[in-house]
Amino acid sequence: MVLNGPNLNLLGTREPALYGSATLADIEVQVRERAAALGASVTFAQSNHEGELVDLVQGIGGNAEGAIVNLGAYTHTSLALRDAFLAAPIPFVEVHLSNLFKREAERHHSVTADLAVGMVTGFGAAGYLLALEALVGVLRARR
Ligand code: CA2
Repeated sequence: MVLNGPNLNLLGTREPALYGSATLADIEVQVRERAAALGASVTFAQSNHEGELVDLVQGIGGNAEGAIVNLGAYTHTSLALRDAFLAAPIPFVEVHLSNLFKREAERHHSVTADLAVGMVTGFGAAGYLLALEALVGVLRARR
């Protein structure tokens, strides 16, 4: 599952210098193509609502073997989402389009990064493809 949080539905509409010009739909097409090439299948979800994201994470184990996650600004603030991932039974890779460590100090901390297999930050939309490659590798190594 590829899970995106608040405001990521606006990708491609403004702030291209920071987040690139690809829309979330463009990213979905690219990830689906790469997943097919890797013999994997993906589902996508995006929500602007913290509780809805918590619900999605609570249900993730029944719907996916692994996840690629960009929680947007909730990355830096949401203990509710951290708690949901603590209970989630699947590995996930955290993705950020921008390099968090080149940005304001408030964005340097992620409440979920230590729970993730790893993090990809600063490679724009390509980060989702890098995360997919990594996640498929991790899942196959566990089989
Ligand atoms: O770099 C990332 O992927 C972020 O998760 C993006 C979040 C930001 O709050 C995080 O600190 C880092 C913001 C997503 C907002 O995306 C927009 C895209 C276009 C226009 C407006 C917002």
